[in-house]
Amino acid sequence: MTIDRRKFVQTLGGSAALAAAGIRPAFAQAAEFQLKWANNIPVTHPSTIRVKEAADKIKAETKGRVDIQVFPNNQLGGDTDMLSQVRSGAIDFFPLSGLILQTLVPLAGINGVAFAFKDYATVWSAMDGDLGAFIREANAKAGLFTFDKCLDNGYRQITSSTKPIVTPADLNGFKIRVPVSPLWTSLFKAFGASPASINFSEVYSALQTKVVEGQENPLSIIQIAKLYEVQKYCSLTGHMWDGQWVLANGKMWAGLPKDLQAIIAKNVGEAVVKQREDMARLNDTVEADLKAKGLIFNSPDKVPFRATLTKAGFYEEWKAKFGPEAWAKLEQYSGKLA
Ligand code: X2X
Repeated sequence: MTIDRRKFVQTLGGSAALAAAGIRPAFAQAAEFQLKWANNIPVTHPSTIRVKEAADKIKAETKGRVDIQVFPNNQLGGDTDMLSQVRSGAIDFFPLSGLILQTLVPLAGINGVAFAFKDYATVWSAMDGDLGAFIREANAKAGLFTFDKCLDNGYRQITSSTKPIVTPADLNGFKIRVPVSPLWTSLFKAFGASPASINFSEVYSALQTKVVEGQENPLSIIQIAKLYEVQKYCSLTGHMWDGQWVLANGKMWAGLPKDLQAIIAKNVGEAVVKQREDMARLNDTVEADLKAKGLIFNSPDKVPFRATLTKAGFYEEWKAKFGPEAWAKLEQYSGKLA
């Protein structure tokens, strides 16, 4: 098939004439801003449910000018791939763990320093306060806009198909999946484990085929992504809290009219608040549910785990890598770590 150049030019001219006359061809009835939101989390997770609600409200409040399509569950690729896509503009909005974002913005992994936040009150004062603001500024320098409040993922617990993790020695040589992130790898190396960096999109099959023995995630993810089907034990190590920053391509965001930015930011902010409440409710019931599904729980003493990390130089290493200013902001919330 050849393209008739003259006809092509005529068609272009024709649609320009239609537009000038205020007549929109049928295909132009699409929203003025068609945007893509992608995540790594199943459809039934509060993070996906709440963003879908927000997208509907945004469409209504902008009178159809902004249409955000949501692509959950790694439909557009694994996290590493989606991070490249939000940078290039192929994806517009992308919630991502700060620790995975660390591959681009070194500072963004700081909330993953093990045993930093003793409870949720501390998490939210740090992430909604000075520490979070400092991270968002660093993201902006990398060309990513970050919404004020991050989503909750949760305190992470270790699961295994081979044995329960009771003491730090149980992690010696343990083959564990970790997300793609320098801090995560360093943490499990400090425990003497063999961490394998694997995107979440591949985790279920990596556990099922026993490429790795275990993984670590909040109980809500273990439940919603059905990881309990391919794991036997769950050790409540609570070794770190992890959340997802809602990132947007910086150029796309800066190019949106201010009134539309305001409507999107308001609705995303409200969705995050509701998501955090949903997660808190889920946390009340999830352990009992997973027990009923057959997962065997134990609650290890956390003191020796933290002592192992101190001895291995984990805290000193990350204090040097993040630098004194960032570390001081972390310790403002965590208390002295190193
Ligand atoms: O990849 C994971 O383990 C997950 C789902 O918790 C994150 O998004 C970091």
